[in-house]
Amino acid sequence: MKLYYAPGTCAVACWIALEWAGAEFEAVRADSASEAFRRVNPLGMVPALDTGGPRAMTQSDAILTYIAETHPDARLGTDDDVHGRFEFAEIMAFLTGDFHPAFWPFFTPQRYTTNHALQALDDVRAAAHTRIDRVMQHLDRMIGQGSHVYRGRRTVADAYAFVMARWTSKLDKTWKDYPNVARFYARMEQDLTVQDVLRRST
Ligand SMILES: N[C@@H](CCC(=O)N[C@@H](CS)C(=O)NCC(=O)O)C(=O)O
Repeated sequence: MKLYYAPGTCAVACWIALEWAGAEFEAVRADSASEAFRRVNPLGMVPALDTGGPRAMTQSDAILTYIAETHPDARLGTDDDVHGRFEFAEIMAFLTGDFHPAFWPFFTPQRYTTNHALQALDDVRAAAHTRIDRVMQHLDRMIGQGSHVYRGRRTVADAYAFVMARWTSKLDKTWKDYPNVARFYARMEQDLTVQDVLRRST
């Protein structure tokens, strides 16, 4: 199995999840602009997970859920009751559909305006800050008094939320400014597997 990743991206969450799961895999640094990687994922985005099937798997949410489901002993996925499955799906949908896209205009403002003057790009970034603050506040509420994203225990959603919350380190208002996220983040930083993946995925 091969995980295609780029440093600092959401693909690093899949790397952490694969390590937590005890999976056998090789991490391959992808050049998302290259023709070779376009043959792996025509969208040119990481993560992609090649499990030897006819095509590589894509989409973080789907890959993380796949990792959890194929390694049930690691207990990285949903509880098996209808509300548990709903809550897990709701969290993953929030992370992939609201949290992640809030950062896109910050990282790639040129995709969100036809005016590529520096001021125009700065304006797009400034607008992104409001959306990022909104999703960070929501993540803070979801974590609440605990130290995990889902039902007070470690799941792939922790890896996903952590890797993306790290992106706020580049902003004036960082993860440290959200008390529950800060506690969750500190716990993740103490995780030896997380430390190892962050070191190796640069
Ligand atoms: N919907 C995709 C989005 C993946 C995505 O945005 N990946 C970023 C890194 S976090 C990427 O590869 N960006 C390259 C690009 O946009 O060209 C997913 O959830 O996996």
